[in-house]
Amino acid sequence: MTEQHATPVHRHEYQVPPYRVDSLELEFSLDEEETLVKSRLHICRNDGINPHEPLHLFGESMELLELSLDGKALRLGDYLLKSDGLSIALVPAQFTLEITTRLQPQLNTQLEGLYKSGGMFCTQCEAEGFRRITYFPDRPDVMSRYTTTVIADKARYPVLLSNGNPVERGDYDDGRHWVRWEDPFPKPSYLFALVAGDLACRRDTYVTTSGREVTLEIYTEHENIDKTAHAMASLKRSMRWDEEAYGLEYDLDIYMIVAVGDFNMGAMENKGLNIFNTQYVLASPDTATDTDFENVEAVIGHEYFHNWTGNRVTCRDWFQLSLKEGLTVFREQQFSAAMGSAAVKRINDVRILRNHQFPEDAGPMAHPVRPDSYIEINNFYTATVYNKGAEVIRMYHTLLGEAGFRRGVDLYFQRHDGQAVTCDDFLAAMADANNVDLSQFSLWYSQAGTPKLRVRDEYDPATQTYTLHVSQSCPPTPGQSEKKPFHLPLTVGLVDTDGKDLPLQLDGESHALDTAHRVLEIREAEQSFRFVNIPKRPRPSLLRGFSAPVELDYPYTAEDLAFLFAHDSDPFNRWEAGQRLMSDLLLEWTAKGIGKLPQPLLKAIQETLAHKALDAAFIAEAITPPTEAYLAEQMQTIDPLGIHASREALRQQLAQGLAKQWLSLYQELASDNTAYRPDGDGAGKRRLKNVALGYLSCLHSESEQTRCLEQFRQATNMTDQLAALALLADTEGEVADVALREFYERWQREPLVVDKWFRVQAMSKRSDALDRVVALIEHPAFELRNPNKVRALIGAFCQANPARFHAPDGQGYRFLADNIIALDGINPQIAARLAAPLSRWRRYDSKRQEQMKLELERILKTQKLSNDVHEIVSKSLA
Ligand code: 0A1
Ligand code: ZN
Repeated sequence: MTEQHATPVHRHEYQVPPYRVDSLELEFSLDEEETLVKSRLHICRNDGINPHEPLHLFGESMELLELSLDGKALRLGDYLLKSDGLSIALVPAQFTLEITTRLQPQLNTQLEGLYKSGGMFCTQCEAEGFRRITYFPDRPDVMSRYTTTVIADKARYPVLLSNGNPVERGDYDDGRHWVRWEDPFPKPSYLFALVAGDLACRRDTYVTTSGREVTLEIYTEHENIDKTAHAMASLKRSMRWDEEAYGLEYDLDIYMIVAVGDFNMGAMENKGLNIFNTQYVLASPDTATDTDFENVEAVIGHEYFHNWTGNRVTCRDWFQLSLKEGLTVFREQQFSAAMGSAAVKRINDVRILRNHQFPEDAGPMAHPVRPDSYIEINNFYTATVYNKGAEVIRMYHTLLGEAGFRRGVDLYFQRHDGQAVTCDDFLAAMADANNVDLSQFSLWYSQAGTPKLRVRDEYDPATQTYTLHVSQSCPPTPGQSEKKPFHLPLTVGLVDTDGKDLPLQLDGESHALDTAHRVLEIREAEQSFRFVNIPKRPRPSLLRGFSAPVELDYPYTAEDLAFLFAHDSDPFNRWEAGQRLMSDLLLEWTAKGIGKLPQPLLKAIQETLAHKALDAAFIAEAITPPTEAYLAEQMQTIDPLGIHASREALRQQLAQGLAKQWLSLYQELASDNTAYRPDGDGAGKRRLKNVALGYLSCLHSESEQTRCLEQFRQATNMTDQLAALALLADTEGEVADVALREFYERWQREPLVVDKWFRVQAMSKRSDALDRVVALIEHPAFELRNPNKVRALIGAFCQANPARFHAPDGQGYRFLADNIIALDGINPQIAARLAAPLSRWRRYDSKRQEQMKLELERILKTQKLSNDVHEIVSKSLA
């Protein structure tokens, strides 16, 4: 007998909510054994709704103790109780409903709704967690004013927090105390939050441009409070930036952040009370890497920017998720670019897009930025909604320009502040503010798949004209076999033989524009652009800054690429040229066998290393070969071991060919004794130093291993220590174990550092990596209940160690399936996320396909499989 699984929800079935909740009072009596939640909802029927329309309140995984309407107790029969909530057939036009529910947060391992993390109570309500706290019309277009009273034992839970401002507090005789919070801004239930615990607080203030003083508070467990200075500084920078870039100020008197160790995602933008994964708050030089510092700043920014893009203007329904996420990711990208190296930020963002979103868009879970249906909304917090969504926002910015984009955003807030709206509303604001027609642009929201942009060119010396022929197509995706042409910005420059950008004048224009590049608007399946007054055949620098989320096909020769790698004035395309140069070679080696490193490539890397005008962080990116994930995407049938071998061979040959340069670079950078600062300059130099150390260790000599071990032991910061540890963990001998043991002994009391220790072993190139990972599952520090641990060990092995995960014996697949099944009973949301690598089975050879399919089928046969995992696995097999 097959089990019953939830049915899909469709975007087109949207209906306005029949009832609204103008305000509500919540009272939580928190307790170790059972928590009681009393809610009083002030409900009104919306205009135009039939008086016979029943009231439906969602509710799951809790016990209903009492229900009364306008003071009169209701009994079963007066209402209908189902597994997904309760309905009352007949209600007045306006009434008060009182509900008491009982919860057991200590048993909540899904980490949705109210749960315990360490010694504290906390909540996670996005997307549908509030319905695990009380019965409610838990949908984002129902916005209400919340008053929340939190009651708990004063000794164990001295800190009691919720959204908004604290308005009253008091003590009971029995050792309990209470605090009442009022949030003046109407909000959807997914932004509700509550925290109770014995927490330390870092406090600061921020004065907005208009002169309002805001109290800033960061809460953590006592032992971690000294690691919150960077988060606080990042928060202030975010607040300043949003005022300067968008004219947006914070709107409450207090902004709180709480760090919790058990969290399904990165962080959550609850109104006035953000809850963060500790990973994105805590940072000190000895326990956090430069990348951690950058991530803290980015995530603090992201959640802060949500206050306007997400909270003040929210989503009408969950199909519109990218309305807030795409826009907020884009705003964070702008912020981070302004705080550090814009070029390196863009490179990293595009790398994330290509390594995660492109494969998703080419697989069985491909969906538009605004999906048309879902079974479990938690499965749609994807790279497509977030990162491709951000690229869509970036394209408005590129097409309309900085000022035009700002006009659109201003109009969006003017029209929709305080509302729950759609992606169409955002597009309409952009179009109306700029008086342009963006109807074709809307296809970016509805069509899935990564478009291919084919560019060919011709030069006519007689007329001195140069023509670009551009054609676009988009591969079929599930449910969408035919695609219409997209409207997209193609930013181009034409580079002359000296490496300079040519003035760009299109046929029919009176003069050349005084800019290095220009934005060509692509709308048709095929279009041509003829440039005039071009004295010699130029080299095209196409899709500068990665102006659209497409795959570009242009027949660059190795000479073209080496030239652009040395000269392109657009830093992204300069990096891109080097990546293409290396990836062309690596794909050839993978297909035809490893050969000898071509001299021009060696020379290009050598010149980049010696380039004085380039900053260290950029050089580090430019001399690192493309990732195995990126290379895999370029292959029809992925050969994970072949890719790995080719990439290692390239690294080895670069190591040997430039051995002297690596050594002197390393020595020069390692002799820098300035104190650690996690700023862009210092981080860039450490990055470059550690890339050099990586090449040196490819020489596989004993002295290089000693060099690594020395850096590992003498490092004064986590960046240098971890970089050396990772290199040592790749080596086959015993030194790897010595270093790993020392590291664990030193850091075993720091959970976030222990995560790094797991991750380094999960990503090890050693041939026995899987055996070690399997053994580590039994390690006392590993917990299947903690998402960070799962991601560090299982996630990293299966997603970031393709050569070992795809071992020919299929043991990697079996390991993953075993763990998905084990985790599904604990935390289905995390279990479902783990399944992504198996879902891509069609991209591999027939033997691997069989092995992966077998594991997917085994998962599907599991009793009581969650909807989360069921949706991913069944769609993968369909
Ligand atoms: N809105 C958050 C992401 C988030 C989504 C779901 C969560 O739990 C199921 C938690 C956080 C953000 O974009 O930061
Ligand atoms: Zn977000």
